[in-house]
Amino acid sequence: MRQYLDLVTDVLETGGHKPNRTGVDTISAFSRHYEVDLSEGFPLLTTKDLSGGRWNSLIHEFVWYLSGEEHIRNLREETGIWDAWADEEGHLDTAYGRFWRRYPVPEEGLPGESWPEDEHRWMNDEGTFDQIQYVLDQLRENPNSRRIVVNAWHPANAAVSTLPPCHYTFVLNVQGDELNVHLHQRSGDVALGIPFNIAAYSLLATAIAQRTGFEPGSFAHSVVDSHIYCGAGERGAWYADNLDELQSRVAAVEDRSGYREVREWLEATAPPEADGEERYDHVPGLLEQCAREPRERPAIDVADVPLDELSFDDVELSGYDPAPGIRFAVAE
Ligand code: U5P
Repeated sequence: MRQYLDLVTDVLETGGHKPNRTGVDTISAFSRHYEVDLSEGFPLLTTKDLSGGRWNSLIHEFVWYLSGEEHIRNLREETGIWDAWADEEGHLDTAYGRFWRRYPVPEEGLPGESWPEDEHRWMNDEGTFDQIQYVLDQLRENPNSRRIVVNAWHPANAAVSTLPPCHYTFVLNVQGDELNVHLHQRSGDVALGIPFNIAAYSLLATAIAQRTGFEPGSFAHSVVDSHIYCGAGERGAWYADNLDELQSRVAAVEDRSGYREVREWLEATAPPEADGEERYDHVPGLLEQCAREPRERPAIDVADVPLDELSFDDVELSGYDPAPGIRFAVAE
């Protein structure tokens, strides 16, 4: 997908060196935005292989978000991606699905107390608010609304959470017969996180469009801190002093194969990554990826069942023919 490769080269060319809480430095850029037309196929990247275990994890995570479960006791049977953030009982303080389906409402009540009786249909028995049911109903009954927002950010939760939501708000917007999704993300790991964030919300757009009688339109993505991890210790620090040189080399690339030449220069010039810290530097892998031509997009098929009943087997990817995988290590 061209937009993704443009994001990679944009952050490489214009970002600044930025240390952060992980100890693995980044090249970081402020406020990036792009849009992807979903009618051109499902935007799972083809410049590296994302199928297999990681794709399966994405579907399990997606189904778990929609379930609204505040624990991972079922999810962890299928994937370990959230294990590090949960306690032994499976509780975690990161609250995507929980807030999607059960956003806390203070006991003293909100202005919603004065809603007409039939609008209490979005309140769960426990006194929380089901944002997903609300947007489904709005899209069916009031599709021109500009207020169809789902918010996973709760300030009091975010202040203490071990991992406050990265993708924290999305807005659904109807134009003609198309349903568009706009995602706000506060922090995006360009190599590892963003490809899956694009896929997950494009899947969400597809599933919601199908349930509400629209065609999937565009996925739009605004990322506040878009960053490329560039290594720990000496390797990460090297970028602070050599970013100008890297950036002029990336900017001077004329055709895709030129990115491989930048990679060769980088590997010959930068200090090697320390033992045990290999592949925390994502720059070489991303330069390799930029050297690859995007292929035709795959297709996605989602069973037409209520979103809370969706299961792993209801999502089917077809026609996916990616280039080989590229390994990146996760900075935690
Ligand atoms: N991250 C993503 N997408 C996600 C979840 C996490 O890219 O869906 C990345 C963030 O970009 C960041 C890290 O690199 O995980 C979370 O760290 P922080 O932004 O909370 O410090």
